[in-house]
Amino acid sequence: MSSKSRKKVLLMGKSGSGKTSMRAIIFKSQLAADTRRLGATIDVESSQIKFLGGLRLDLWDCGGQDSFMDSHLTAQSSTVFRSVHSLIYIFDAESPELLTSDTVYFLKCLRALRDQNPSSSSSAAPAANGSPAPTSAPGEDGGPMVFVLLHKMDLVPVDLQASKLAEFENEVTKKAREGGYKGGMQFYGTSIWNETLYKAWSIVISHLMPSLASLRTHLNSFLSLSSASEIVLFERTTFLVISSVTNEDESHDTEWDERRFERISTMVKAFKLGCSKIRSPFSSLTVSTPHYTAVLDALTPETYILVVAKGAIQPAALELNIRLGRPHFAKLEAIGMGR
Ligand SMILES: Nc1nc2c(ncn2[C@@H]2O[C@H](COP(=O)(O)OP(=O)(O)OP(=O)(O)O)[C@@H](O)[C@H]2O)c(=O)[nH]1
Ligand SMILES: [Mg+2]
Repeated sequence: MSSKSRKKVLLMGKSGSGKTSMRAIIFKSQLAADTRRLGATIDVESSQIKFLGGLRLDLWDCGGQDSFMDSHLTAQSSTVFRSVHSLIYIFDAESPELLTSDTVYFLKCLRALRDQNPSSSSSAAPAANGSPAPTSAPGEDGGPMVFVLLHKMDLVPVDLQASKLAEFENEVTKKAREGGYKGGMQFYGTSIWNETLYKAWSIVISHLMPSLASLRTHLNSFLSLSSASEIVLFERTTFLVISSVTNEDESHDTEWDERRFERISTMVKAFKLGCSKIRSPFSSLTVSTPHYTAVLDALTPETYILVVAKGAIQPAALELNIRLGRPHFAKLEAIGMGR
């Protein structure tokens, strides 16, 4: 398998920040409530996840207790940090050491990333005048992408969440720049108790996918051929959103919930779990109202498609379109989603 289709992703952060919980919910379809029973991760737990288009994710869940962190950063540094595609660093939003020792560990990880992947521009020195260097998008410079998740946001009062995230982002970015890290970072607030987890992970996964632009072109053709209002593509096991297209005329419709995709991911995953508990495997879902019709169905061996059309359209018409589109998308998937 080529290194292009195999991507190593590190999941790091201090003990109890919620790394294994995220992994269990997204990749093992566990319920959020069941994560309370998880024990601390010993050393590193790595898992291989097969994604569409032949993409293989090597996910390294690195135990966050101080002794393990110290070992990841010293004796095991080259094993852990070499050839990393993305680092997902989890901070516990309610940790009293958020901007002290938690951030210090994060900065050490950035340094280890730089040392073990010296070709990336993250190795560049800080700006000569001491001011923070400009941010580039993660991975744009060819270096590893860094995603920073301020997690357990459900524990922060709702009216303080946005300001807490903004303040945290400013402070951590400033410290990273002062430490000489020039690569990009993306910050998200997340919680296992709502759809923010799916939002952040969908973005992470879309960065790992080889050619989303080309896939969107195909989805756009499908959208106009089927006269739909919106089409969303989900990865089959995780139900993360891979791509979506919306009819230009309706894309500014303010009635549409901005977080609808992640909400669908969360709901369908819970519904699928419910189905499997009564041994009735989930296959497809149709919602028909006077205002819209929506059909969610398998598209290829590794994806589900959601087609939404305005008005009371016969679901059979949408189902037929999906059936007709299947061979084309199956071919695309076989050759790597239009890479
Ligand atoms: N309130 C809240 N609790 C969470 C959230 N995510 C995880 N937890 C809880 O945090 C606890 C620790 O989670 P883990 O996933 O085991 O933490 P970890 O980062 O893997 O810890 P180590 O393996 O020791 O590095 C569990 O009891 C989870 O239920 C969240 O978004 N909100
Ligand atoms: Mg763990």
